[in-house]
Amino acid sequence: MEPILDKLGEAVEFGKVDKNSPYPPNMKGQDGADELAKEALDTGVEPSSILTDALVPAMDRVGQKFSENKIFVPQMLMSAKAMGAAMNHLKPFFQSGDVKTKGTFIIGTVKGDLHDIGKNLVAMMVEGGGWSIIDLGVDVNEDTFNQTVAENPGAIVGLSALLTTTMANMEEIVKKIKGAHPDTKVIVGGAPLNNDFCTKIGADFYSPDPRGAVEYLNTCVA
Ligand code: B1M
Repeated sequence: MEPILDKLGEAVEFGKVDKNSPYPPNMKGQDGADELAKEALDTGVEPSSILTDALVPAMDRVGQKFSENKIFVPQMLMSAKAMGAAMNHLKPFFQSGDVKTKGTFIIGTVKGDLHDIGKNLVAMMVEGGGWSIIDLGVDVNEDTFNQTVAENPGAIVGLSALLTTTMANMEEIVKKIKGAHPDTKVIVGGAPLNNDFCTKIGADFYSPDPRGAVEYLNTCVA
């Protein structure tokens, strides 16, 4: 792997946002995720490689350490911030898709859940795949999803959840949408989900990653 990707992964893992950031103290004065992501792109590393070889594994290490009580929420937040700084540089590459005419994709992280990095990635890649995006943000309830579907007939909905507690809220949201708009397709995703859960709550498709969501959406317009 490119050495720059190792350094970038470390910056995200330890929450070093940019060079001026005083956190973490032992990395003071060093380049952060902001500078390193830009440098990686400038030296020709593929955006997809930056994402899959550096950023996502770094967040996995963060999750692992959190599970083992080696770090706590503030450190996890700094890592999320560093990941966000790197993603800002990748965004234009993931969004430079075809002309946006395939339809509208409404996406949000479900109520009770504040995790938005995966949801943002899905939104970026779907937008890059030629869809208009309505991003409802995080902690979105069934009424907001339902109202947005009513305002955008024919739109497809994407629900994201990262917590085992909040994935349970998806069922209520799917029921509300399908009750009022039975033809609306709903895609679900997020680390704790699987196909069985998708079927159980009456959603149309489960995707473990953004690519699967894009591929499914393309079958809806084929
Ligand atoms: Co939280 N957190 N967190 N957290 N956090 C997890 C999810 C956790 C697994 C960590 C752990 O214990 N190992 C754990 C959940 C345990 C569980 O429920 N089983 C956890 C916990 C417990 C919590 C809190 C409860 C901690 C606390 O307060 N005690 C709290 C909950 C707050 C809340 O939401 N109400 C909390 C808070 C936070 C922060 C705010 C500090 C921060 C989020 C910041 C932010 O998002 N802006 C945070 C972070 C960063 C994480 C970890 C470390 C990283 C998540 C992430 O961004 N991953 C995470 C551990 C982990 O995942 N390894 C963890 C990278 C991202 C690219 O992946 O989001 O999975 P992911 O998205 C993927 C796929 O899932 C998929 O595509 C994406 C790209 O491949 N995907 C979709 C996602 N949505 C999709 C939708 C689709 C299709 C695919 O279609 C619609």
